[in-house]
Amino acid sequence: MRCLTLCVWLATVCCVSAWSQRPRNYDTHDYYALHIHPNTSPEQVASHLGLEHEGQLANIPDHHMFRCSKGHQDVVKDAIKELKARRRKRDAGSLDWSPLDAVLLNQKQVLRKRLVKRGVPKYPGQTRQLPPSLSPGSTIQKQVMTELGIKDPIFHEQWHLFNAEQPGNDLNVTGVWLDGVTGKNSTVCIVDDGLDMDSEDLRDNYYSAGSYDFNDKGPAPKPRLSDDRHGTRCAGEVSAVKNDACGVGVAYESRIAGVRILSAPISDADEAESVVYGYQENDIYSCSWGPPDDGRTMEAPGILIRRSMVNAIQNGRGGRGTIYVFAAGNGAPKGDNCNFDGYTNSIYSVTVGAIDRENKHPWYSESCSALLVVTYSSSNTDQIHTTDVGINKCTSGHGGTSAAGPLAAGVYALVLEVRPEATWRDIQWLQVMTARPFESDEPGSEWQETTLGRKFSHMFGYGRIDAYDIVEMAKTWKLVKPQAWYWSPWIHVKHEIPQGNQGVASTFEVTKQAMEDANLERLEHIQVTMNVEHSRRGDLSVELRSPSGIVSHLSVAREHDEHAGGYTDWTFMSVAHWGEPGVGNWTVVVKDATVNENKGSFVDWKLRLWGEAIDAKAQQLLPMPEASDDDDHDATTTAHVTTTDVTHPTKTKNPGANISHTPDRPVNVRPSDTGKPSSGQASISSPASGTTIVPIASPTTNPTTTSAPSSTAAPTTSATPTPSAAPDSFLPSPFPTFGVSKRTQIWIYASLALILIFCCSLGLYFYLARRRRLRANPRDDYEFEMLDDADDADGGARGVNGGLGGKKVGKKRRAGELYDAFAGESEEELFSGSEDEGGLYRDEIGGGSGSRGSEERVDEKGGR
Ligand SMILES: *[C@@H]1O[C@H](CO)[C@@H](O)[C@H](O)[C@H]1NC(C)=O
Ligand SMILES: *[C@@H]1O[C@H](CO)[C@@H](O)[C@H](O)[C@H]1NC(C)=O
Ligand SMILES: *[C@@H]1O[C@H](CO)[C@@H](O)[C@H](O)[C@H]1NC(C)=O
Ligand SMILES: CC(=O)N[C@H]1CO[C@H](CO)[C@@H](O)[C@@H]1O
Repeated sequence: MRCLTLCVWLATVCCVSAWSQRPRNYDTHDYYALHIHPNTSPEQVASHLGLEHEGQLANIPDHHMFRCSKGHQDVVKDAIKELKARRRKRDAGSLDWSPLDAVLLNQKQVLRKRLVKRGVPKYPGQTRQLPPSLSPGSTIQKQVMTELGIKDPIFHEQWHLFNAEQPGNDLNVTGVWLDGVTGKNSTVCIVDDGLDMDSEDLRDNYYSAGSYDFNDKGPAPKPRLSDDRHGTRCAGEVSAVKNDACGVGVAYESRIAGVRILSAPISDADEAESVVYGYQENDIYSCSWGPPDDGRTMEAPGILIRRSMVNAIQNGRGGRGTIYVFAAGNGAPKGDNCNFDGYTNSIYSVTVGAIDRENKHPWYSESCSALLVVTYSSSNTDQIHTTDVGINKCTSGHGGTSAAGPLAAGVYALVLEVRPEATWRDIQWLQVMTARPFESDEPGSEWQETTLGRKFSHMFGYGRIDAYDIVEMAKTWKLVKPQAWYWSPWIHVKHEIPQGNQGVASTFEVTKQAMEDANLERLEHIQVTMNVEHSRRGDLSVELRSPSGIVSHLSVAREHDEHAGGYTDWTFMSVAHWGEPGVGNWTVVVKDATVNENKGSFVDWKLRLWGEAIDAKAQQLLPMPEASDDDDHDATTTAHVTTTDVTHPTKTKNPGANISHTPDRPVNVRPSDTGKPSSGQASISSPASGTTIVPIASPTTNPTTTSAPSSTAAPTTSATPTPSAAPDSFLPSPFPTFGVSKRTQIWIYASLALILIFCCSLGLYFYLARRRRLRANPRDDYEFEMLDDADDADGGARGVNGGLGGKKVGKKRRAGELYDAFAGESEEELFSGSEDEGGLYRDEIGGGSGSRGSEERVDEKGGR
């Protein structure tokens, strides 16, 4: 009997700790992802709410999944609301500690289809046929094939691996293979619409332990829908086996896993698990998808997904950090830019754009300051030839940035074979140091020389990938020290944005001392989080100028972006400042080049510098990201702020030109200024600094800065001694000032806090006493607690509804229901169009004129 109990207990523990413990069924159940204070057990919360604890979420500390039978309401949100209401009314017992106080974040899971594959875009013009490359090109190619024993029938067509027609325009990978490096012991995971593990070209490299189907719930991510071809094609590019089927992958002896998420709507919790599935064995995650590239979407992964990725960066791959590769996006014809996509502009992802076999920019590939590198893909001349779904099927019609990302992933598999201990940041460093710039006369492709002596272009990142160079450099690369960071306070600007030829500039000075205090030696990624109010988001553009004079175009005007809300706590990213020292003045310029009735103002911004630590031993790990950035908006601005207008060009092609050419960079010249960043004062730039500058925005007109910093700080600091578990959960905010002096306010709040603490202690004492009594009883103590709660009308209804469960609710939930008050996060838009976008994609793949021809050729080949 005892043994049986032990077995049951063990089984439960194992069940709970495993991932995707049981397939989730959203038809019959509701799922809640909760972040719980570590001093409270998930079981306590579950029993209080009448939920079933399913297990930890994606291995993120203190994050758990709960479920109950399907119902209409958000039981957690309702319970918290009700508790708050009772506390406001000071109902009997409502000041007792409740397990709900330990709930730091609640997210009821909603199935959504918002991610779009970045497959072959339809070419708007005439396609141009390059001479077919079917004949064994050069004698070198023949030699390589003989030496390596490559007999794959379409290897001649795989110009991205060896380009016989345009020598040099390829990955330069054959030399790596000849050195015996083929991706052995590296694992790439394709997060996509499935992976045909039965394909003869993938079977031998398929890694089933790292694979899962999150759409149809099961261990094998087999493609099931007619358009589930994308993932298999990407997998072939990485890891197609050297045999007599189709071609070979870049890392043809690597392991290849598949995680299927794009074939059906998916919840944030499932997505959070999908991007870390098997993250000790899967080294590299290749993601050729994202929010729609329609030139009007601005969307970032939800907080659970972001936390999951940070967890993988810190703990994945034995602590060296999971490597994420994201396709930049195909939205260039719609004026899209990869800084409007929170996946591609994450510091944790390598963002990969496309070039074609003539080293030209294909019309679809997006530019942005977060773009790290480019590599080969389709254009109007040729596409990518790779494996397709089927036993022995190939395609000659793969493309888009979707096809570029996996090639990069394959190259990193080669790098990891020679340097398995390289961290996620070493991969990015190696890429920055070895990517090859190339000639281009395309507007917008201008190269800037960086302080590292590398060249950066918003269209091509640091250039095209050279597999040989990156593998060679990796062999002797000195690993970087841990990541350190410096975050500025919120810098309040509150200034109207002039239209046309001017912009609002705001400067923040980073001192040498600040860098040293932050243990930050040299820079890697830069982020700017900002708030801009505007009645037409697409009119805005933003640039960032570093102390070294490097310009990042953080944002560009987007013709189709009609959104009336400007930027709300949006974080832009740049890799253009890689290797800079960082000390000095950083200037953000916000512009609205379109003269029309749509206007706005630049509210505030926050600079985040990331890079390499000075002292590795002193460096801490980054805490998990907060659900919302705006928590500390009202924190005292210790920044040194100037608000000036500068001229800027109307042309969007090279928005920085006129500013950079202004001879003495007037925004930085402020002769009479001696203020230190910590002085807490804002100052106005002197008009003497240049004729193009008109100092406006006297900061004293700004309500946030008029009040002396110390007085705004007072209520905030005196408010902090609230109970630690969930500080916002029951105290009404904002705190009234009672129109009395600061000292009196502190006194009042302190007394209130003391009374509160006393009451809480008393409540806790009684609660614990009662629990001790209850614990003596077996199992049904929880039932008792539930009934106890049912005294209150809503609580009772909740309990009953929990029991009614079986009733199926087919309706889709509104996205707004996703986040609760605790999360404080709001969705940009409802993205009701995203499913249509998916449909569009399918049309393109199935019947798009650009790819149809090649699809037919595929079928012929399939017959072989
Ligand atoms: C390609 O790799 C070879 C070594 O195999 C190297 O000598 C060459 O410089 C690399 N680059 C180009 C552009 O061919
Ligand atoms: C392959 O990787 C595993 C774990 O990552 C490691 O223990 C093993 O030594 C590696 N094998 C080779 C041949 O490098
Ligand atoms: C930054 O700008 C301020 C004001 O123009 C100036 O006083 C300061 O010297 C600048 N700092 C650096 C490092 O250039
Ligand atoms: C677009 C724009 O304003 N261009 C100006 C840049 O600066 C040059 C010379 O300073 C002007 O001639 C251009 O008109």
